[in-house]
Amino acid sequence: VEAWSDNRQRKFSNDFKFGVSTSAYQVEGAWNVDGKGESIWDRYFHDNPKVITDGRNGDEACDSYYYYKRDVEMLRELGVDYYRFSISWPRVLPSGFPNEQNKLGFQYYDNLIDELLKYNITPMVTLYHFDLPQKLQDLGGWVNPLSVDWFEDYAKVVFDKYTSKVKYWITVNQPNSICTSAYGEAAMAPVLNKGVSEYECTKNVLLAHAKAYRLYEKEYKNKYKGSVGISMSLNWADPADNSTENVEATEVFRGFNIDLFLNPIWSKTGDFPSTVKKIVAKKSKQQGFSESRLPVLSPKEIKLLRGSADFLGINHYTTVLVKTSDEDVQSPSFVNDVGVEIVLGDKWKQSQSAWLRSAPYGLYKLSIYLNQNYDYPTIFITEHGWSTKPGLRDRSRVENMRQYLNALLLAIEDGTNVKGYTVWSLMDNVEWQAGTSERFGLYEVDFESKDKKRTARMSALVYKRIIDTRIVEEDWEPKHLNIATL
Ligand code: GBH
Repeated sequence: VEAWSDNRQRKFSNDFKFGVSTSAYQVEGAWNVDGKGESIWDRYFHDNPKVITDGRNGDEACDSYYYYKRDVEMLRELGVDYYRFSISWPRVLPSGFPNEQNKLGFQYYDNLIDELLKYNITPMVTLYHFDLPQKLQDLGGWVNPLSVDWFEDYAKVVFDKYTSKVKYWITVNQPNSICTSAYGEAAMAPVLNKGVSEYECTKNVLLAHAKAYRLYEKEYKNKYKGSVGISMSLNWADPADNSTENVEATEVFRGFNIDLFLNPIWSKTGDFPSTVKKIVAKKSKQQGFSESRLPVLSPKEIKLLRGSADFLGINHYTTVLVKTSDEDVQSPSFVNDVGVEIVLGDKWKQSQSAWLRSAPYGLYKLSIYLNQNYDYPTIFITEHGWSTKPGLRDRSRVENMRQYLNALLLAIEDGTNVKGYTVWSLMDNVEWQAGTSERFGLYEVDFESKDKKRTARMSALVYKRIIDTRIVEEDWEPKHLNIATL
């Protein structure tokens, strides 16, 4: 029992929703089948196979393109309320534009959505989870200001098609990962490293989101009553110790990693946060730029963005500890603007992913931070998960899930407005550069087998039990792992 906890049995209310998540590139496979266009991840991994830990890319992944009925069967076994999956933009619009609409690509999503609805499972659709059409990347991708309109056009096609069937929409998954990892750290496709691009990307992705939101609000909302949100990668950050400089470094870190993305949408005043504006302006000046590398949002853009979400999707995995950095790197980049060093708690349990350790209190503290700074936003936890090696008896995932759900129950008790919780992931999949070397699934996938055989792990049975009972039992264990007969 943590200091912030006690022994009371808490319960998820009956209207709290439970779900699981995947994304198109990571599970669908069929990368060049039935007219699908190339995505930036297809291109990146085909050109650079060596960056993938175990060499397994998304060409086949879980072959969900073929086995979606099995996926829905698993959702039924779990008893989840909703399934969060993403639509592959290049599968439905191979050129990136609505001029070419791929019937067979849409057929796949028609089938998946209908199969879900047949069994009363709510679809939660992410429009964009990292897989930009390569043809749009060739035009500059997210640093081209026209990307705002490209995305709006794409969103319109998809809204038109599924508005009567889909009530939960997420425009973009993790703008902060897209813009800082892919356009800054060279850690995600398309791998650019320009120093200025992180912020241009941030502005464009946020505006793209807001335009899609306003489009839905204007054209569909009254009639179809759906909700549109956006998912942010929001891990918690604490100072490595209580020294003034590390406390200040942590505030800077939060400014760049949380507030830069939330302030424009959830704050009363809108716009990028003033702390971040000041730091980037100052460094830009020192570096000889004539203007801040952080672009200005016009009054019109600020207004467009402010309030442009019905819910905040939180992808929360872990906590980091922040210290000041010894080296003061002068070359322009997002990372250097933040200018801190990150460590992980040495007592925290380590997962199979280097970046991921278990620190459940962080979810609680993050919730309180968001409540205080953004006035109790409506939240869905749109991803939380834990990685292991292959194996069905995944006790570390069970323990991690229980502890984080307990932290969430405390956050709810303290007023956090959370509507639902989503496990990443329904099944093992292609974890980007980690390939299949890090397993996040409630179901194990045998990638060597012909039908990408899926088998429930212990965590799947435990999650089913939590959904069923609405409580988190410390020591319940299934007697066998056959979820179909549980
Ligand atoms: C999620 O991001 C993604 O949305 C999801 O697609 C993915 O499957 C899931 O993570 C699990 O990996 O390798 O040291 O450069 C969560 C936030 C940000 C975590 C980028 C991993 C890369 C760390 N992610 N980060 S590193």
